[in-house]
Amino acid sequence: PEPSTVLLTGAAGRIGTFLRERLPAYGHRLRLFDVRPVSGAPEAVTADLADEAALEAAVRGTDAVVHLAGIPVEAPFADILRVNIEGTYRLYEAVRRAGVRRVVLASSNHAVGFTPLPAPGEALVPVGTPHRPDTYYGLSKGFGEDLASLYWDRYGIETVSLRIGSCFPEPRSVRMLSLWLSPGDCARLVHAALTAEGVGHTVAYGSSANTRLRWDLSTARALGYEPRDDSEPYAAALLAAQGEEDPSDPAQACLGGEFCGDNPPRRTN
Ligand code: 15L
Repeated sequence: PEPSTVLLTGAAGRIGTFLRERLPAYGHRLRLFDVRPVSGAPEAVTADLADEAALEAAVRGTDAVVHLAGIPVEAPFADILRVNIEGTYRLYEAVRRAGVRRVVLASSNHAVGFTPLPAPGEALVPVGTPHRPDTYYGLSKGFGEDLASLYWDRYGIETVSLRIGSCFPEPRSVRMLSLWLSPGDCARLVHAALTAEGVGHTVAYGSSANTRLRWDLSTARALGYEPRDDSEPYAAALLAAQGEEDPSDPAQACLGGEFCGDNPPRRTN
């Protein structure tokens, strides 16, 4: 197939960097967008999501957008509103005006963060579970999913909303043993979300094929995603260092982990 041109917003960030390094091998031609400069890219735009003219120029001529840009942790509501909520709205407006057909949206486990973890043997958390945001950040991710739903029903713009777990080179905590998305599986998942047919608006969980999975990966697999990684080789060392999760602590008993506690991870800059 023809290589597709994909705009990657948030390209300088953690996941943006994983994807910048990996998506070209799948035949996608990348155009990068970030508020921070990204070096070494053939096409890179340094601009804020509030800059409508820059967004419009960046989406023009692309086949799809992978939208990662935004504040990735908790922040004051005014900041979440401006960057994550209004920024995602502006992105969709630019997509609509340019006639781009598909968006892959970085949603998060934190859109459903207050969902209690199923006990071993209980049913996995389904994608149809109600939004239970654990922070203003998680609320903005639920908003993004609803915006995607609106733009599909009203304008026919397709979106795959990926509720990403914990995307790091290695899992860093016992909680991440269930949520870990390896960088390689992240690229496989985003490639599947870019190329699956007839997605309409699809919500999928994004993690590797972890032995300790707490959520249902079948929607992601139905897109053609075949995860190759499993966090289990990291389990013994993490459990020895941190112990089992304590179900009496809300910050350990729900999907969102520490985001459900009194001090959710916050932006430091
Ligand atoms: C997220 O949505 C955050 O962006 C990321 O920094 C991690 O904390 C991740 O969730 C997680 O839940 O581990």
